[in-house]
Amino acid sequence: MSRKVRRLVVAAPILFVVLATLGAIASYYDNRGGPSAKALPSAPLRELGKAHDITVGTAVDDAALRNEPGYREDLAREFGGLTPENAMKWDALEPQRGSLHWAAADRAVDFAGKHDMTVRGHTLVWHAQLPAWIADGKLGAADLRQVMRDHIATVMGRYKGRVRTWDVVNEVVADDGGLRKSVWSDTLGPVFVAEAFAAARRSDPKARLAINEIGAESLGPKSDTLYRIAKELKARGLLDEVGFQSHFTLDGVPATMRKNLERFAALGLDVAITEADVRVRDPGTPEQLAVQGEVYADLVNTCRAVARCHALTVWGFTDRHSWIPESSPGYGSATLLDRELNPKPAYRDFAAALRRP
Ligand code: 9MR
Repeated sequence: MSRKVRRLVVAAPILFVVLATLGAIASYYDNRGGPSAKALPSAPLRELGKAHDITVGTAVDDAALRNEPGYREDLAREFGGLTPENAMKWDALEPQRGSLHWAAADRAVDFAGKHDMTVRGHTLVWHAQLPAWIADGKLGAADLRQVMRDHIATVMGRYKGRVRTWDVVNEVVADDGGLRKSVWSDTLGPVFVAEAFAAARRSDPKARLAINEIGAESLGPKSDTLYRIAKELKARGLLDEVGFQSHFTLDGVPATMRKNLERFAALGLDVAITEADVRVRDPGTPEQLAVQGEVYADLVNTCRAVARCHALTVWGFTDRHSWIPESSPGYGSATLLDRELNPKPAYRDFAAALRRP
């Protein structure tokens, strides 16, 4: 044996041990994030929804998607659709004018592609989560209009064919039924809404275009205004769907929600539940969690009762990742699974409502 070969024979096992150790460390770090997925007591929600032509979706948290294998597993198994919770918002995509950050949004869209899920793009034009260079209101009307059009074209262009439905504008109606004050309405006037939709239609003619609203689930001045806007956009061929966010409490699904959804559907529009959650005052008692389950079931039943309701998205599926504790101090437990990814009564009731013949 030459000296070279002998050295190799001695070095090979050492190299093997070193590589195996490195591999084990890497795999430990890859899998350390979060609890593991549990066997859930039901057929996956996405399969149960399919039977009624309802895509059951969820908002997706990018950090969890990156770091928590159990989260990824439940996400892929249970949901047929996803909405990036924050990754496609303007402040995330373009914090400084002209510098674009696609990684998180790409991650969500790629995950959906791999797991046969549809994507809801959220959201192109909104008053919140805007980068400072837009929010500070210093752009003039012509500049702001061009910035809006370019943004829509760039973002929709990147995900052409991969995002099924876009929330083109979000939360443009104020609670009193007026148009919400924002940098958009202040600088461009009410016409910015139709202009955004026209730009969206041009940017991806095959994508479905939605207007998404918060707190417009019941009949009343807010949903009346939304209805007028939707009717006009539909007449111009610019709108396909109306999204009702459905951030609820234990007070339940508003009594007039079904009637409200039906009037939009009667315009020839699809309706969707886009951000459902049901917050509970901490710490949630078993009685409260039981009522929460009933609210989720009612929501499923409401969507099932409206022929044009084909999508039901929850705003996060585990209490590990939910916007509620941050935004409503003293509240939490708003989702279907607990912090350890165990099913809550809400999960079982949601599934049961989908199973009901
Ligand atoms: O869930 C989102 C949370 O992580 C953000 O901090 C928050 C900032 O406004 O936005 C939350 O998502 C909102 C959604 O984009 C639009 N409808 C209301 C949702 C809850 O605020």
